[in-house]
Amino acid sequence: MCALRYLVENRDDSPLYIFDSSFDEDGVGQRMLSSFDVPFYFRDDLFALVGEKRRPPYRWFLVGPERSGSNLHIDPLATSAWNTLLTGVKRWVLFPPSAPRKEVKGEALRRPGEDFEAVTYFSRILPRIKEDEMRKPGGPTLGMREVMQYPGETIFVPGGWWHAVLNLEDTMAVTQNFASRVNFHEVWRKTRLARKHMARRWMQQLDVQFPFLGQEARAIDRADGFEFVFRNKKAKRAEKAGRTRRPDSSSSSSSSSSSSSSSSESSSSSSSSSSSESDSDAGMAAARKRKPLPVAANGNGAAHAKVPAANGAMELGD
Ligand SMILES: O=C(O)CCC(=O)C(=O)O
Ligand SMILES: [Fe+2]
Repeated sequence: MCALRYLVENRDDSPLYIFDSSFDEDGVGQRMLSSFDVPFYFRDDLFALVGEKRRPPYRWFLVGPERSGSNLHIDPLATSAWNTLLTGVKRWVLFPPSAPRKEVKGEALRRPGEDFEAVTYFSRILPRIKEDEMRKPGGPTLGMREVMQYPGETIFVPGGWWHAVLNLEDTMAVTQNFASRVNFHEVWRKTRLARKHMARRWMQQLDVQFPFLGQEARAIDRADGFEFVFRNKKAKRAEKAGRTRRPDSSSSSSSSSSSSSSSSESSSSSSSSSSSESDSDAGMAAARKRKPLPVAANGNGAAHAKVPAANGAMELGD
């Protein structure tokens, strides 16, 4: 496997990190899959209801050379995750959902020329965040958790939590994201916006298999004043044309300068306060949707299959 050769032979400052979501597609992957069970606590998997083809990518085999890592992010669609380390050592930092984005990203603490690699976050930014925490008059406020993970250990990342990882040695790990009865509310709110068609199908399946969850989804929608709006292609085109035209423009130029945020999924109305995805969340979600894997890139994330671009707000939609 060339990924493993790269793991051993590379000398890069910030090595490629491989997130393989299609590892189950060949015989070796199938054997790997059958060699482990999903840990007992994480067996709820409500996205399974929409079927293997429709659901977003959800499990990865990770090959992380020493010094590679995952930048600080929140996992997509408010899903939770488990991550089991097979070999090597991983250093984690986590912050609860209440921690302000700017502070945990250390935006004000970056110095000119500093890159957005995970290794830079851990070696330069994080120590400054800690110093700031220690200087706060009432004590630390960010709720930071630091964890070292060793082979055989599984870490649970609750939905909505910020987390970053640095591989201190060459590592191999398996990770899986999931929606459960516990995180259902938040996952539903994200999914109905970001994956509208999938959400509708999901609700249909919930109604059959977990009717109380189907009803809960409707109750959440009612409380938020949310309604699904599905437009046909013609209506979408008309809407897009309307949006591109300048309000006072009498010239009927048809060349669209841009309709920056038009997404085939963006037509829902909602008053939900939790409806907007953070950049990183959206970035991760979109990145994870991308097929096929394995894809690898360095930690600044531009082409990384699972790590968000530094500020990468990316469009979602199914
Ligand atoms: O690099 C890691 O092990 C963490 C991966 C991660 O956070 C993710 O897959 O969302
Ligand atoms: Fe993650």
